[in-house]
Amino acid sequence: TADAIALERKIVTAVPGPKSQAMHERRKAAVSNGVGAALPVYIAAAHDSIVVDIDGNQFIDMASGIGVTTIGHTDPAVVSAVQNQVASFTHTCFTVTPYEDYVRVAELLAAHTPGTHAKKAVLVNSGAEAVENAIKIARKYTGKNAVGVLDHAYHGRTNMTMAMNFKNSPYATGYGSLGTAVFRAPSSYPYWDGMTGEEAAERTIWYFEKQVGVADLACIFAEPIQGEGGFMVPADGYLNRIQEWCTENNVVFIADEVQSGVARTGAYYASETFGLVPDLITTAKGIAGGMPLAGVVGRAEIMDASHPGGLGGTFGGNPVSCAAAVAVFEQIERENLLGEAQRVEKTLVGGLLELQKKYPIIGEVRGKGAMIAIELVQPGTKKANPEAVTKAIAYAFQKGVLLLNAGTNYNVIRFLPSVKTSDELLLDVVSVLDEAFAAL
Ligand code: PLZ
Repeated sequence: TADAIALERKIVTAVPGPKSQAMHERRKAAVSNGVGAALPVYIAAAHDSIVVDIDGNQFIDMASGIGVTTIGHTDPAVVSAVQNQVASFTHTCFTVTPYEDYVRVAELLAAHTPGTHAKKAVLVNSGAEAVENAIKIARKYTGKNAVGVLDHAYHGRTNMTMAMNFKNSPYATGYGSLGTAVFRAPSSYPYWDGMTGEEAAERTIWYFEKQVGVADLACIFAEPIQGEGGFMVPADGYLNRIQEWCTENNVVFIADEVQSGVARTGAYYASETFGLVPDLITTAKGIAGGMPLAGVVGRAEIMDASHPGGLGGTFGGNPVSCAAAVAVFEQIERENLLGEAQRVEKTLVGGLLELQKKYPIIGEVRGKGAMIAIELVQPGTKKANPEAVTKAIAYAFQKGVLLLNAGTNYNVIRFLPSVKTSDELLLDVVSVLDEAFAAL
């Protein structure tokens, strides 16, 4: 079984190996080209922070399926919760005949998101679907239409969220006209703009006031730490000022915590680390240990503005996913996983700052908890160096480390390990990057 996997990287064939190469040929004949393939090794099993491919190669997983297996692959408590639920019932549709675990997940979300006010939740299937629902909820509550988003944002691949991404190219290229009433403003990117939080917030607010005006603005979406955009940690006070302005103007402040939520940054939700109390939070990815589940949670009066039947869907809050989510929240408490995320930050950032001393190609090391990134530049400048990212990731892949890129300029390497990844494995990853940069 998966828990017998030795927690180490091990490369025994070419990467991708012969079995993965053959599988990839089958895939190319059957799966749409529109679906990307970052690292085409086909996975047979995974445990903790190690994934094993069908050729027997073992990789240290710094991707976690884009930040999903936050408490580790095949966590025993999640596995048994899923097994038990599958054997009881797999589906009834919560809006037809409900069940306890959906309610339990809503209670857990209310308990673990910032603020002591009354909160309610709705559960759906994906991060993008959570964002879509948050828009509906904010529009219904405010009676307003426009949606505010920030530079470098990523919110999904559905028809409305496509319009909210900073990068129309590639996410929306050729997919027709975009959802309307989306307005974008500059964000806070201290490494690039050198602005204080207050200055950056005034600029953001100016854009929304001049482009839209508060009479039409229903909501603003902000990722507390931007994900696909490159893990930018905004300057102190930036998000707080925007939240305050939203409150003054009947604009719903929505934290998109799809990537930063559920113990990822050393708090249940990253908003907490900035002292934010968002009106609504969107959550997905790490919430159910790899089972598909997402939700919107927030102020009861905003959530209840929607009429019965306005929210929902066939699979939303699937019982197996909900059972897994309950187990994830229990494990976070039982195994002090917020503390573990803080340990990951200490070890990884420590190692990466050492590398930065050796390699001026590393412009900045940033992030919180197990959401850490390095921005690669042309030494002595802040000019993007995406070629170095591509080469370093390809090198690491050959040595048994799975890494992802990020960044509007594709010049960021991001680390999204399980919070349980041992210091030994984290330092092993740093040593592989050391070799990769030496080889550049
Ligand atoms: N909001 C902040 O990070 C998903 C997907 C990247 P879904 N990001 C990773 C890719 O190439 O597909 C994401 C996110 C934030 C929303 C989403 C969308 O979540 O579960 O992928 O729909």
